[in-house]
Amino acid sequence: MPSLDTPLAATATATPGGEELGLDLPDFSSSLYKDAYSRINAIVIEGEQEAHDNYISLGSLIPDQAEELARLARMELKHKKGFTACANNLSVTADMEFAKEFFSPLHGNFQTALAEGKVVTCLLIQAILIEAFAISAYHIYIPVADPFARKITEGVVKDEYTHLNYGQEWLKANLEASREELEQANRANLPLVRKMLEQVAGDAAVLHMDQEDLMADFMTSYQEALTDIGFTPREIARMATAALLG
Ligand code: PL3
Ligand code: FE2
Ligand code: FE2
Repeated sequence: MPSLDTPLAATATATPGGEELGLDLPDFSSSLYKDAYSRINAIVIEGEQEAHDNYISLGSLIPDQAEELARLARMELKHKKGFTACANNLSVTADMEFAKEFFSPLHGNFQTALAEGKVVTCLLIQAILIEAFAISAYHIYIPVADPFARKITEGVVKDEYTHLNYGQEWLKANLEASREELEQANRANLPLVRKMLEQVAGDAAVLHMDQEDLMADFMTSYQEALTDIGFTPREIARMATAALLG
């Protein structure tokens, strides 16, 4: 057990090949690990299901893209299946009630925007914020995952870039008409994502995922997306500041 004066990195067991240098793997069969996994895995399963539902809903807002959006939605159901298998493989039961609660503020904002026909807000929430959150979480999880889950997560993360890219391309093509709604939606939803990252930190730490790594990876994907959409560094810094307020 690492103590205060033996930080995790120092307790790492160097393998003959050296691949895991600096990262020690958790005990996947401990009750501590399984308990944290029951919530983290449920968050991922719920997130994949909601992502599916959100892409289907987006198809009703952008009818000429409905087919492409249905294709993205199908990928999300495949992800959900994969992560359900990860829990089964570790004999863990996902705490779905916890996960629904976890997503409810963001879910509520998406539903409100959908009812108002606000396609820009819906795209920012799903295709930028949720996808960047998923990408950062999967990146940080992969090196400390059990071998079965690692393989599945590696496949999933490639798809999530397709989804992030979809949102970027649409918003880039419609930037001038979207700017104001995008900034407003960012101000309302980025603080929710920051809170979600804070809420998973404790359980993520049990999985040997570091909160600062998670946040840094999220901010990287988020800022790259805004750059691609066409915001200047100054505008991006201003938008990122919303994470500190609210
Ligand atoms: C969109 O395609 C998916 C949305 C999922 C949101 C994921 C949130 C991740 C929280 C931390 C998870 C660590 C990974 C563990 C995998 C079992
Ligand atoms: Fe996904
Ligand atoms: Fe996705």
